[in-house]
Amino acid sequence: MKSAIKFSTEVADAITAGNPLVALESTIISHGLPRPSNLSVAIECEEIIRAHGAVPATIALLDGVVHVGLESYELEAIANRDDISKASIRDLAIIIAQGKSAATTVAATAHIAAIAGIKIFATGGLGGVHRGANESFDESADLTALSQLDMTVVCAGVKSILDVHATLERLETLAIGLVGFKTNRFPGFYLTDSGFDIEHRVDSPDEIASIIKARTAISTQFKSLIVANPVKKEMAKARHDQILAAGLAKAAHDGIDGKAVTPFLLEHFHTASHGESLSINTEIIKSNCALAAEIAVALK
Ligand code: PSU
Ligand code: MN
Repeated sequence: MKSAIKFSTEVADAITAGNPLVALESTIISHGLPRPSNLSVAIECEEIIRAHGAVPATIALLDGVVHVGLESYELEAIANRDDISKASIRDLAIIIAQGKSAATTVAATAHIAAIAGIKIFATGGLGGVHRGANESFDESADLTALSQLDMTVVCAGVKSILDVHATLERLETLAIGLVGFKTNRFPGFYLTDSGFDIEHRVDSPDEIASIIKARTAISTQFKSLIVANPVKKEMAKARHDQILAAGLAKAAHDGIDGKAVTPFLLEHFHTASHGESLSINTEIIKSNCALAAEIAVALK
């Protein structure tokens, strides 16, 4: 078998030098955003992280090899190739052994980032408990993965397509830390406020770095920390709720389930909102990349 992990030159150099790194997932590129903006957003995200003094490590599987950090032609492959599946942790070994290619979800990315020693991760919105999960049992592996990894994840809350209240309860049960960045309200992805409180508020990257250090001191670092960073310019709530209701009905009618649900609903939002959700999603990711880089630098 080929060596399982390949580091990009930039990431390998940063690890050797002890420079701050930020992990990025690839499912958002291949399954979360439409072409061609998926590639430009991915490139922009990496640039934002560099501009804030850290090194981006986008994670994906290409032809049976786990990549931590992608060269530009590899990023292009993830954005444009048609044979890129969506891999969670359980899929990794299978895809490696079969020599296939896949984008990694939050769960799979965090798992690989932790192996590579990367402690900070930026994404859009986390996966969580789906609506109707009491019947479908559809809960993202993002939650269980984060309950077992030393990772700080910067996100705009969980995706608003989910059952947010149930997800918050699961985060508590799984002992996953949660702080609001400059807010006491849990963000709702496309919305700045999901309607639920966050107990703990932080106002600076330094404060978050202190929390990360304290986690190690008290041995709670293997239950990840979520930094919830609300989007600045949200979608009108009535419009959001209307598009979501139509999307959920369409998903049920079309028999969409399992790992196809999230990409289906995100795509529905992008089409039904005529691109508004796409531009909000892009802003979310960019802002999370900037904050994640600031935290990585503060931690150094
Ligand atoms: N956040 C986004 N867009 C996405 C995702 C997150 O803004 O596409 C992806 C992440 O990879 C996350 C996945 O892990 O959706 C969750 O999928 P599921 O609900 O099937 O676990
Ligand atoms: Mn699921």
